[in-house]
Amino acid sequence: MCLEVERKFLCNDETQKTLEEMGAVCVAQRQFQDQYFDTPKFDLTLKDMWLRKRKGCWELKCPTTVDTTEQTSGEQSEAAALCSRYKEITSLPEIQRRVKEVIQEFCEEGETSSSLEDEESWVSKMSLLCFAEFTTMRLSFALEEEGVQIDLDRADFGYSVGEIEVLVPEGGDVQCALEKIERTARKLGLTGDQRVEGKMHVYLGRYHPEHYAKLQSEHIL
Ligand code: V4E
Repeated sequence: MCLEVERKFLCNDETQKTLEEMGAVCVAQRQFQDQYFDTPKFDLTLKDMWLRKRKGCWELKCPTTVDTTEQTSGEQSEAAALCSRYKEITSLPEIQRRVKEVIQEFCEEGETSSSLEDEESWVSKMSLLCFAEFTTMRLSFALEEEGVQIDLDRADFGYSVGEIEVLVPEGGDVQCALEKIERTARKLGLTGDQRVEGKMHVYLGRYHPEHYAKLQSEHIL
């Protein structure tokens, strides 16, 4: 399991040129479809848990607590507030365990973890429905700064967003990741102290206003 620390930013046609001028190297160009799942009552997303299937693999993003030793100055804490931190889980048994923990009431009594292994059935047994489906075209850039990746995403519903991302292994140095992101943001000339909306934020606002309103009222989005 690793921790994904990232800062989103608004990007436009000029962003790729700016990155290349900074010495960033385009390391991948990919297209993938994401399908996000939740119960009809939004049990997972109301806990800020994001279950998705990407390229045939299940992934679960879960919130993590902010380490109070992370920020030392006001300026650093402002920069850190623009970053999100999520645990990214890719082991299916672990994903099933965590999902089951949240939505106990939907699971049949006495169900064993082995019976959850059948990929087609575990989703329906837990009453999970696909609430969002979209395709992203992603350009990934590597920088001289070790471990920093910049993704420029263009979703098929007409929204583009950039992400500066650092992966931190379990128990790794989150403060160092935040500093790398801040240095990269400065090099990119990012200004403003507003959090930038992610693809899901825009998708739900446009296509599922009821779900969106619920998440907004609970300060998840
Ligand atoms: C909405 C959401 C999540 C699902 C989507 O995560 P995101 O990082 O936006 O997608 P993507 O495609 O870039 O994933 P990657 O390829 O980087 O793994 S996970 C957490 N949230 C909530 C959330 C939030 N409240 N605020 C911000 C700035 N980001 C996400």
